[in-house]
Amino acid sequence: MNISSAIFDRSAPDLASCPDESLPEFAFIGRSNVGKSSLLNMLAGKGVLARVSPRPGFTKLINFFTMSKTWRLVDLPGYGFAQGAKKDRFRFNRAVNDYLKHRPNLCCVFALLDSGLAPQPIDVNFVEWLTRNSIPFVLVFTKADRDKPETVQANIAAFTAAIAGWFEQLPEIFQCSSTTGQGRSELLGVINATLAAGPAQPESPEPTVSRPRAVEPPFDLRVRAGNEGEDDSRDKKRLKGARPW
Ligand SMILES: Nc1nc2c(ncn2[C@@H]2O[C@H](COP(=O)(O)OP(=O)(O)OP(=O)(O)O)[C@@H](O)[C@H]2O)c(=O)[nH]1
Ligand SMILES: [Mg+2]
Repeated sequence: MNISSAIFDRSAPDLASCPDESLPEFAFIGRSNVGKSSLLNMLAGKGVLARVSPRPGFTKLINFFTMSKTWRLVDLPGYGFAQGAKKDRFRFNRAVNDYLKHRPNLCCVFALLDSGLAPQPIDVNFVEWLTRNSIPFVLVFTKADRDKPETVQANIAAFTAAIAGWFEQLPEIFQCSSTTGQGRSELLGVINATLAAGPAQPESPEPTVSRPRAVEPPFDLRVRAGNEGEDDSRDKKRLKGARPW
């Protein structure tokens, strides 16, 4: 997949400040410091677009980048950084909560996990939240250059085992390194396939993006207090299969 141009659009502090919904979007989310901004830069392949830092909690706004004038990459602030935050509870601000739940042109979330770590409860809980909210996602294990391949494989297997019971069909899993470029073609392949499939039709029972299929009925996920992102009493249903782009 060729990316002819990559242009920073804007940083949005809330959903209302996001750009119009005309272009399909692919967003990066994960724990602070997991490598979201680095992966965005690696995928775009146009030098430093999103700013990277060894300091966790660096990205604080929703950052939009327009690729080839036709689709967007979206760099989201991470979770798990707020001072005093409980170790196993993810919490992100209202803007991220609103974006993930209510952005109709959000096609797929890249949920990033550190390939050097055994499954972290905070990440398992976040993936549970994504699943419960029917947000389409793939799992991306980052920094695969840093540890031995056996360690990376063992961590991926352990994470998969931790979530396997929730799904009839597991989410797609990728490993990547922003340092070596590993995983770039595979992730661009996900984007390409999604764009090629075009907008989902409202009458279509299947979403455009291969959505991890949760176990039914009912989807037996335990609701853990404090793991709801920003509390959203206005919770609305996502537009399923009716994306306007
Ligand atoms: N070895 C290695 N280091 C990486 C990789 N990706 C990111 N890093 C490093 O990890 C640190 C955090 O990277 P960022 O891309 O800023 O992480 P982030 O998830 O955007 O962080 P926040 O914006 O703070 O949430 C930086 O020091 C990067 O250089 C990778 O693939 N391999
Ligand atoms: Mg960042």
